Amino acid sequence: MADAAALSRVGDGMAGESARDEHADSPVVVVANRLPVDAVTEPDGTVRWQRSPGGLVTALEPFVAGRGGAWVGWSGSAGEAPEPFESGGMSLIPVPLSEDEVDRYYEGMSNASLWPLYHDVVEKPEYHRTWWDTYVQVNKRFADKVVEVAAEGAIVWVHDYQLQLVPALLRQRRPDLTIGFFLHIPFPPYELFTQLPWRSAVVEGLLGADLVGFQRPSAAANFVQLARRLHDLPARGSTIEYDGRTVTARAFPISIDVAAFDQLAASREVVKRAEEIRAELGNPEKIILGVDRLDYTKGIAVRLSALQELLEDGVLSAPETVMVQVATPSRERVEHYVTMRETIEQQVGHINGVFGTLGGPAVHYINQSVPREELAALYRAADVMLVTPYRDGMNLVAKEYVAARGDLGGALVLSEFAGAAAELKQAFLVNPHDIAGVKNQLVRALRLDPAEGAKRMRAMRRHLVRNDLDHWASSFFEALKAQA
Ligand code: ADQ
Repeated sequence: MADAAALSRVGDGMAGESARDEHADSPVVVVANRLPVDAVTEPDGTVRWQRSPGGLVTALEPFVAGRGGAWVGWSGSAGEAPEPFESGGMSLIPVPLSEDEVDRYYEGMSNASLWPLYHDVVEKPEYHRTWWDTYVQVNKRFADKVVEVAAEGAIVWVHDYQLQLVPALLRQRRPDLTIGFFLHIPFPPYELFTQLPWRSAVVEGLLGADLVGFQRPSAAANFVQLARRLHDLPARGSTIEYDGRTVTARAFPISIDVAAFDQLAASREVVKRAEEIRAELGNPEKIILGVDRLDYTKGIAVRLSALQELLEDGVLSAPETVMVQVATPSRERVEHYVTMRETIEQQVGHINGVFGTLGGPAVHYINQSVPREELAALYRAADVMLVTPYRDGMNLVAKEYVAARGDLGGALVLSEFAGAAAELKQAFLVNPHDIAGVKNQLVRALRLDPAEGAKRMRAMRRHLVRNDLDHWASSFFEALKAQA
């Protein structure tokens, strides 16, 4: 989504020392791996910043913008960092990463060690000391920037698995700060987490925060247990006593901007586009949809296998039933992602080879990111949404689908291992490791009686309206302020 309102030019901010002075008194600082903007190169070669799509910036902006708040993060390209600049009412403070650091801190330690470890070791994590050393070095650099910009007694909110050492690094140098941390992905149980050669350093890193937030209560409980068993710390319920302070670990399930998505999906353009999509697909009786970042945790192969078997069994037939799988390219330089993409593309090729017709594939595979309006139209057109991760912190696609179905149509098939399953209880829940179960639930969802479907959808929508993105951000900020 190109948000013209939030554009800013490189170098719009002040340079050098004056910029530091300008930003040295931010009362609220958000710290995340990425800044909430992407660099766009114009035909004339100039670079401008465009606000990134995605909910995090929308959720946090009201708490950061307009009060001298700052966002510390990487710009997304290796090399020198631009000078700090203003965008969307916030001071954006870029942190530089070299090519080597991107390889080791981001693609290595974050995405080839921590990501698979925290997702139940779905793929085998690799552990390399050089990756870890760079992770420490980069975490220190992020902390240095916060130390520079945070006002006395500021509130700092650190995000996600790339920056788990930042809370302790900040605490050492700035005990005046109130520090929150939120983990967007799952947090594994003791038995898995303790594989990590640097487990103690990571737990100590997180214990630097006053409040550590997770998607699920079970993740918070895993963390409390680790602090108790690994560090022998006194812990009760959701609190841990550490270094003369009380650290709270609690669940804050993330959500989406439900009203905005609902409105977008109900707009005349999107409803019309949904009809066009149906027609472009040959007006099938049923459309099954998958939308994911192309990631091995998302269980894309599982749903293709379920579809393939149902076609082989003769329970479903193409082109009466078609599947659309939209998979955004992701982390394309990490080895597991390259092999997974090949497997999925072979699977799609096989299904279409056997069950497709000329000009009528059984699976429409789109390996691209699609605009938000198109996504909303796809949700609106889909009879069944298949969300089958092996493990997922939350899964916002499931929530977007429900928010898009103001017409109360459609059905959601959802993995029990997605955080969203704890909230969207009226979905057709599946264990993605049990292919027979996935097939059964998919068929039930496809044959769902519309009145029963509407009842389920209404209940899920009611939950989401009360638990939207603003609710998530404000509950975290309130809980954090209460620790100050
Ligand atoms: P992700 O793993 O990226 O996020 P998810 O929560 O599903 O997963 O969010 C993906 C977002 O990307 C959604 O908003 C979706 O609409 C969008 N998207 C996916 N495919 C797309 C496509 N082809 N085109 C356009 N947009 C697409 C991590 C965790 C999750 C957690 C979130 C937020 O892994 O568990 O829910 O952070 O905390």
